[in-house]
Amino acid sequence: MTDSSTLNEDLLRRFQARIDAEQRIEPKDWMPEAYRRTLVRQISQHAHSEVIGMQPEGNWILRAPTLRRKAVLLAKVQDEGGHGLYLYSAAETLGVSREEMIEALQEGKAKYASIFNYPTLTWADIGAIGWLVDGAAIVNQISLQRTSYGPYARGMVRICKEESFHQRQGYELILALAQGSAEQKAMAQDALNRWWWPSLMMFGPHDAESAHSAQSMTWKIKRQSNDELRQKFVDQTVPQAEFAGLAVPDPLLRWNEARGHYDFGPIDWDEFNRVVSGNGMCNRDRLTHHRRAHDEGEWVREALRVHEERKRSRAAQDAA
Ligand code: BYC
Repeated sequence: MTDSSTLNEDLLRRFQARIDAEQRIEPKDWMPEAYRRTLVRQISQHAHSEVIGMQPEGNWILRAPTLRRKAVLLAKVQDEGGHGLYLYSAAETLGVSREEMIEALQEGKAKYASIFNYPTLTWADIGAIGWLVDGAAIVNQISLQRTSYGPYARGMVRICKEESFHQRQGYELILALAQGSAEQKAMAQDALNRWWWPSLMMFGPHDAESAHSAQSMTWKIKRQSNDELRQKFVDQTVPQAEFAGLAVPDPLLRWNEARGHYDFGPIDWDEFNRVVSGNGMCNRDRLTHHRRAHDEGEWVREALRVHEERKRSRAAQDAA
């Protein structure tokens, strides 16, 4: 065995021992290249999801029915943009630049959550996104507060606080519709029908099919598996649907006393794969809109660059 492979094994052993001892890994620490790449993949995809996720809801800001609803929705969509920024910053600590991440998204090399490729057809969809999509996101993100990489874990703490407000505003909106006129209740039910299954897909493939899970669990990047988190979401959301008087669109859904969990029907993985591979209802629109918004923002990035250069040259002059 060569000296360098002994050294590498030693570094790997110490790295895993720190993780096993629940110590956080920080940007300055040694880490295996595959751990770094996995984090860049997951954190950047998470960031892209937050930013692309602004589009379906942004579509309704001008059509919100009251000033209060509009103010709440505006604040929520701005929060999502902020979440994207925390996450891009966390990924940057791993040595990848913002430009590289944006390029990967726009070229279709980096994914974002499949759910944002579905259209928001009615006002009730805004309630369903808050209730179900943010509800699913928060189940996943609470678990990620204990992820092994320090900057990601700390970002999650802040994001979870905001996400819980998002979930509550969505559920409150759905409740108001469900308790409203027959037409409003039907709108809420239709939104639940369309968003339920895509929300379950947010947790990713079943554990046995999940390419990255085993390694990510060993590194404690993921603390709970895709299926465990999905089950948690179903268990907490079904009673909320019942309370609202809405029916979850799954004929196989029933409480399993022996397991202490709800059983639910099979997920349509063909649909998931179609959407993830770029052929969902809105994939093209989402990326076209992103490219346009990014191009229109070029003058802001240019102004920031010039400002930074001026600051640097002034500092250099002062130091001379
Ligand atoms: N959509 O081996 P797996 C929000 C991909 S947004 C698309 O299980 P992993 C909000 C996966 O990337 C919150 N792709 O992967 C914003 C992988 O492909 P690659 C978003 C998916 O990483 C605005 C392949 O399938 N939250 O809150 O171990 C408004 C195999 O999967 C999906 C996050 O991003 C999917 N649903 O586990 C409202 C959470 N699922 O990369 C709300 C952070 C799987 O090999 N991410 N894929 O090409 C995670 O926790 C994990 O990355 C996942 C997947 C659980 C999503």
